[in-house]
Amino acid sequence: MKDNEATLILIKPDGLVKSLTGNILTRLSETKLEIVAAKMMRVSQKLAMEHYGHLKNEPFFEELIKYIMGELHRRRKVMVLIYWGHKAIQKVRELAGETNPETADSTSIRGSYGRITTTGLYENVIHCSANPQDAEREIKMWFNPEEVIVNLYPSKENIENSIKRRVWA
Ligand code: IDP
Ligand code: MG
Repeated sequence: MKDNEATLILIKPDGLVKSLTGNILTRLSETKLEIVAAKMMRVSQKLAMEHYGHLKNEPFFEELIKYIMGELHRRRKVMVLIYWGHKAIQKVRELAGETNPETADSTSIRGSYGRITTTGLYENVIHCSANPQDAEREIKMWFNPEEVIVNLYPSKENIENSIKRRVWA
């Protein structure tokens, strides 16, 4: 369908620790968008710093990196998904609510389940892309083309002879 767009969603470590995966996915299903990629992932420091690169001068940056890597929750993983469909970015942002969980609409995902830590970090249970540029940048950072079941962006085949990769024994 024309006008379809993709958005990257992360269920952050606090969302996983609080057993909110089911609730969050149920809320997101209200959008009627399609899930076109999903996986569990351990977040490296490199990926964390790339994902939040635009915030590197903020006082909370260091803690934010620990947060997304799971170091604040003893749960070193996130769930990563791509939702796809008409106005996907806006629909998911609306359901997620404002960045600050205290000012987010109390019926939104962040308003329902988020909190501000004693050190002032916004623990807001999910990430979702803010605009099409961010969505493309983030999707290419978190997924390979083969992991996504629709062709979102141009890709190419690459023969990698000397790349070490784990395969099933
Ligand atoms: P977004 O997640 O709503 O797109 P961004 O400004 O991209 O908001 O910030 C990324 C993440 O950094 C937020 O989701 C939140 O966890 C954290 N954060 C953003 N602004 C603040 C702040 O002013 N204080 C504490 N944490 C913040
Ligand atoms: Mg953002």
